[in-house]
Amino acid sequence: KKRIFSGIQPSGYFTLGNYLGALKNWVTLQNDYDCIFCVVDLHALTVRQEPKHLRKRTYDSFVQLLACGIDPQKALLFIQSYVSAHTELAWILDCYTYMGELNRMTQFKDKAEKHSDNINAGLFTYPSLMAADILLYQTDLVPVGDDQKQHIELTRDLANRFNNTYSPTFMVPEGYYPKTGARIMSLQEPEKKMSKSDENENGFIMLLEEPSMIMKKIKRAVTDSENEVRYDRENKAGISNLMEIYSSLTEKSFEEIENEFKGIGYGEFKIAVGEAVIKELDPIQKRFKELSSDKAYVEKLIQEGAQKAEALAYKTLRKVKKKIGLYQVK
Ligand code: AQP
Repeated sequence: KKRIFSGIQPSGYFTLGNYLGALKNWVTLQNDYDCIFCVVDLHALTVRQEPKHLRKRTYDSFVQLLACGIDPQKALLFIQSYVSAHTELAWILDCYTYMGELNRMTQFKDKAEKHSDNINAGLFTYPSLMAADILLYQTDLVPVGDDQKQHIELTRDLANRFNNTYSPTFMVPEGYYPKTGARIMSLQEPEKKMSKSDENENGFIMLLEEPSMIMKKIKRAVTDSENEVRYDRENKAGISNLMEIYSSLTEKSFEEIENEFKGIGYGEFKIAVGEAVIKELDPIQKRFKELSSDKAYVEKLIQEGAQKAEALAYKTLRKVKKKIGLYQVK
């Protein structure tokens, strides 16, 4: 079985975008691949976090992944900061990463613009921590959105650089961009992607959101002055985004959706989208409620996941340390 690694930040509550673009696929992938999924809390530190919020969101993120259907019997699920090999390898990789390479990263430029009051070194070296996450587990495939392509390329370059300088040590991973992985946009600014840390809460829908609120947000979603449900990303970004959501949930094609709502206005279409979202999230919300109150069970899973991940990660890290000349007592 090929190995898959993917992570998600506890930088907010998971959105419908995270779900349709990543988590829903993860649940399917765990049946066919050797999957490792990680709550990347260290990555979240690149943006200032309120400690008590980060603590709660990390726990809730772990539980949300379980509630979405990640099964610890099938996939390895853990929290990044429990395995210190990640930061150790990240430092080592930093010493093999050129400033020029990091300077080219568009995510850094975007985030630096957005958080201009806190352009910290972690934000800059984020890609080498991500490379460490992936390379520690001898990963074959990394399912991510298009926005992560550059980071995957850098990870591959670092793996090749290291392997060529010393000897084969890291599996050189490939990005895995599932065809079905939708890119969901903000409900308020449909030219921007839906983000869990958006300051405009009407822009995103959280997996744990109240059904009445979900409906309200979808009804408020920005559309256009026509009244025709038609897919046109350029001129009808809002409606196209709602169609994308509806299509991902119902597996109907855009053409089928256009026919279904021919001659029917946006109002009814929005209600149908809202109902589809509520229906999909209902079982997830129920499982979340059940699981999150069973703290002993969840914490046991957190610890077991960390132990399993640690064993794998240290195997790679030990090899790396030896090859680069860090002294190790036999
Ligand atoms: N809008 C989206 N549509 C489809 N997929 C998305 N992903 C994120 N937003 C969308 C996918 O979710 C996974 C986890 O993302 P992340 O936690 O690493 O951070 P992100 O991509 O930066 O997601 P957010 O929600 O926008 O977080 P913040 O606000 O903290 O920056 C990834 O696989 C991503 O592709």
